[in-house]
Amino acid sequence: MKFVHIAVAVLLAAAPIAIQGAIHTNWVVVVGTDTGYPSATLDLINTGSAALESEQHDDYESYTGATGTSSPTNLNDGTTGGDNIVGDIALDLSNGWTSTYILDTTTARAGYHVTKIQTICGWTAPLGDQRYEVFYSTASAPDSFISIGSFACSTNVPSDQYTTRITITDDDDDGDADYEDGIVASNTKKIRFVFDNIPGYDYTACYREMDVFGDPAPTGTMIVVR
Ligand SMILES: [Ca+2]
Ligand SMILES: [Ca+2]
Ligand SMILES: [Ca+2]
Ligand SMILES: [Ca+2]
Repeated sequence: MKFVHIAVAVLLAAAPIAIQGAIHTNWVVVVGTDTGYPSATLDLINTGSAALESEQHDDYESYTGATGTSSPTNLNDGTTGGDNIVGDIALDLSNGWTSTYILDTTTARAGYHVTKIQTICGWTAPLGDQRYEVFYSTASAPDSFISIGSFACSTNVPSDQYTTRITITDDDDDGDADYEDGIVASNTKKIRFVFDNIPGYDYTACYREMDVFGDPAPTGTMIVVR
């Protein structure tokens, strides 16, 4: 019998450890307007962001009304839009849809640490109530999606116009009651939103912006010793 001994050690040198704790989420609502919260223009997936490589929308069927045609491009154009303007929202009345944002890892080779996601929705009740699931994949496994969680708000606003905003952050579990000091998604290559229809209504909701905040993940030096 022949024994071959090969010692292989892979060292990730001095890369800070990504801290991922419990996901923290909350939602807020403002009544009387369906554009009540501002959208970010400088987040990772915003149109024109250097971090955004491309985007893909699957199973999206647009809706056309008197004030325009809905489009998923409204999700990252940096504006909440105008009250009652169909052309400023993403709305699909046919079984929801999936939007995937692919981040550029040419320079940020280890992907991005996502630290916060905020999503803004607004219309006349009940079409301002959000419901979706978020997934991400990593730079090392770009087609393997991991669920961050399912998120929803149920406002019970009777009839008026209203705007909702869901905020998703991460508590790094250090006990300091700061719920935004962790990492929502580590080493991210793709971020995916799956929008469902809301049970009880033959509608989805009127989404106005999805903002994804974060920074390039530190790149470690890989040393292989034989
Ligand atoms: Ca928008
Ligand atoms: Ca944005
Ligand atoms: Ca659809
Ligand atoms: Ca904390």
